Amino acid sequence: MCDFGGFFTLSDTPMWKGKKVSVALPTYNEKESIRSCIEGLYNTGFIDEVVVCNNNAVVGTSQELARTAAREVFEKRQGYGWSCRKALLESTGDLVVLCEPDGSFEPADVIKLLAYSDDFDVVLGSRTNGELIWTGANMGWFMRWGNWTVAKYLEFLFNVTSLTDVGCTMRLMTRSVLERISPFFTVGGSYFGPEMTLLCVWSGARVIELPVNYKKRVGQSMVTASRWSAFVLGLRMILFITEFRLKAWLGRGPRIAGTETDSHQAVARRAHRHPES
Ligand SMILES: Nc1nc2c(ncn2[C@@H]2O[C@H](COP(=O)(O)OP(=O)(O)OP(=O)(O)O)[C@@H](O)[C@H]2O)c(=O)[nH]1
Ligand SMILES: [Mg+2]
Repeated sequence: MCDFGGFFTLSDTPMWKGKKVSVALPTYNEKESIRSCIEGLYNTGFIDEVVVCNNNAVVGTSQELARTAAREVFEKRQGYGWSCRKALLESTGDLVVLCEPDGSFEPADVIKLLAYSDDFDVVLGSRTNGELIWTGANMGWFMRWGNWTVAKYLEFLFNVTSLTDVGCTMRLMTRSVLERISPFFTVGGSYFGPEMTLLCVWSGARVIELPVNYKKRVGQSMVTASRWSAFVLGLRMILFITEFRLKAWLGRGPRIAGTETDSHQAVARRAHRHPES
C-alpha cells in the first residue's frame, strides 16, 4: 500500500472484486482542476491506475500531474477523440473508465459504474437527469434536449437499451470490449463518444446507461461553449449515426472479432434469466 501524503493511497491488490480498475482522462485545458479530479478518483478507494493523455495541454498541466500518482502520456494529434483514444489504449485495467478532468464529473460516481459492471460489459453515464444537474452546469434546456434527442435517435435505429445522453464522457467498459472495438475507432474529434457507443452496441456487448452528476466546469468550456457549436456537433453526430446504420444495413458494418459468438452468448444469457420468454 502506498500513501501519497495522506491525500490518497494505492493498493497492490486490484480494487474491484479482483479486477484492476483504470481511469483514462484526456486533457487539454484543465490545469486548475486535474489534480483534485485525480485525487478524488483515488480517494474512492476503487481505482488502481489513472492514465492522462496530454493533448498539447496548457502549460503547467504536466507539473500538476507530477504531483499525483497518475501516468502521463502524450498525443500530438489535436482533438477530444485522439486524446481519449490514446488514454484508453494506454490503460491496462480489466475495467476501464473514461472521464474528464474538468470538474464537471463527480469522482464518486465511478462506484455506480463499477457496481453495474458486475452485470454489464459497458456502463454509460448520462448527464441529462434533472435531479443530478448541478447549478451552473453546462446542461441548460438546449444541451439537455439536444443530447436526449440524438441519444433517442441512436436508440431507435439500433433498438438498444434506453439512452438519454449521447455526449457523456464518463463511461466504463471491460478490457475485452475495449480490445475488440478499438481497432475500429476512426473519429479524432468531438463526436468520438457516439462512435464508441455504436461500436459497443454493434459488438454485442451488454450495455446499460446510468444517470451521473453533472457539475459546473472549472475553466472555459471549449467544445460546446456556444449553442451554435453544440448544434453543429449534434448534426455531425446524427450524420455519423445515420451513416453507421446505413453501412450496417448494407452489410458493410465493422466486423468486430467475436461479435457473433458474444451475441449468441447474450441471447443464451437472457434465455437463462427469463426461461419462460
Ligand atoms: N476542446 C478540446 N478538448 C479536448 C481536446 N483534446 C482533449 N480534450 C478534452 O476533451 C474534453 C472536452 O472538452 P471541454 O472543454 O470540457 O468541452 P465542453 O464544451 O465542456 O463539452 P463537454 O465536456 O462535452 O460537455 C476535456 O476533458 C478536454 O480535456 C482538444 O483538442 N480540444
Ligand atoms: Mg467537459
